[in-house]
Amino acid sequence: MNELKNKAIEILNANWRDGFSIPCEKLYPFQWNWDSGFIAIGFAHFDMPKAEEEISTLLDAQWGNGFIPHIVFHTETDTYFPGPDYFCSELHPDASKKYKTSGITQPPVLGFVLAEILRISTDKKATLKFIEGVIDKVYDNHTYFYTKRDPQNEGLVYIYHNWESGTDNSPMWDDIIHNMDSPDYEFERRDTTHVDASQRPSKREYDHYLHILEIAKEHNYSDEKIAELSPFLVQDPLFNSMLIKSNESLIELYTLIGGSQNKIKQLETWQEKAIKSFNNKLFDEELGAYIHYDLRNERKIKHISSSSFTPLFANIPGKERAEKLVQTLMSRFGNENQYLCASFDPESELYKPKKYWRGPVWINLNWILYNGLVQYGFEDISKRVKDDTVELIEENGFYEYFDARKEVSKGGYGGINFSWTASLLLDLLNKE
Ligand code: 2M8
Repeated sequence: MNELKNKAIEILNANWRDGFSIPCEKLYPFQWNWDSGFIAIGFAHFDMPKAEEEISTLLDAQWGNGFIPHIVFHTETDTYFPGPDYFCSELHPDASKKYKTSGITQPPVLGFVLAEILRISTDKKATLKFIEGVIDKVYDNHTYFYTKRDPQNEGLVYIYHNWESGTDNSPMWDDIIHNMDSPDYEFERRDTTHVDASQRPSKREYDHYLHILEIAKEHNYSDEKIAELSPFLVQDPLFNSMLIKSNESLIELYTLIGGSQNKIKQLETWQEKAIKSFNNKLFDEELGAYIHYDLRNERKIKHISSSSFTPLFANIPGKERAEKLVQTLMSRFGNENQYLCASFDPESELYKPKKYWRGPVWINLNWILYNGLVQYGFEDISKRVKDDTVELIEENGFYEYFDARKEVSKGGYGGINFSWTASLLLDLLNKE
């Protein structure tokens, strides 16, 4: 185990740049939002200053309206598409003046990341001091979500791009995307020069991804216009679970720091409403799982993915519903020939075991699932998630994603020496 831990530390140090980390060499040369959060958890175990700097740098790129972009373009490299010249974040009046960024966001993990680094810290006083200095920025980000991304005032926020979900080309988006009449754009992709094209989204899928961005850019990334016009408007259980978990952590942290009564009250109000709506709207009895909701077309998206189980992490289901959810997990994803947890329902005809977010195991989702299962007392299954995670990395290396089928001899794909794989493995190994 020590060898594995040392390798993880080596990877994190190698992917560290000046004040932030890249997800991995070549494929992802900038700072990504939720990657940074997960990476900070790993650094907290052996280098707290880097953990803190990772978070501070991301927050330094926050927009004036509280929005935190999904990519901060710290360098000029043109080895990634779409880059800063495509996104043109400066179209939005509140965009960062200091950094070029994207104009979309990612799952809001920072609230619970702050709580995690405090849990790991061996100098709680110093870490709490750091948290005190940045917590209001995370609160402002939550204010942005609840005031700008919840047009029907439900306590559930929408994402307007599949890249905002973090689960980029999940079959979840197929119907929405394939019903879009996107132009056939001319552009030069870079990802497929680094990784086998058969594992990445297709050219046509990229046309659709760009089409959604074109509409947003045409309206200078106005939230109101996006809510009115974007063909992609989805309430995602993963995204909302991250926000709800982060609300919970912000309440805990503000309480520890003292003061900020109004903020605590506001967070509690959001939290209560969010959990209620989440359970009423996003649970599908027939599937026995949480689902995504297509807000643009007002319909449920009836598929199960690893995102369907993330509400456990945010303490959203009651005990009985949690039992049902875990039954669904084990009956569809937990077959003994499969590692937990495939990113998409292995029983679906849309399942693709080697293709990016259409089936492979992702370590950040496993970490979320593991912690959720522990919280609800599912000891054996959480242990299996942890053991499967360690085995996948031990057998294959620190890849970006892994084939869930046990009979496959080489199962690691995408970027190698991947930061959140290293970081979250380190955290899992250091947990009881
Ligand atoms: C992947 O997404 C980027 C776009 O944001 C891409 O495919 O180019 C996703 O796995 C996303 O969740 C992740 O944050 C990012 C960097 O690791 O890569």
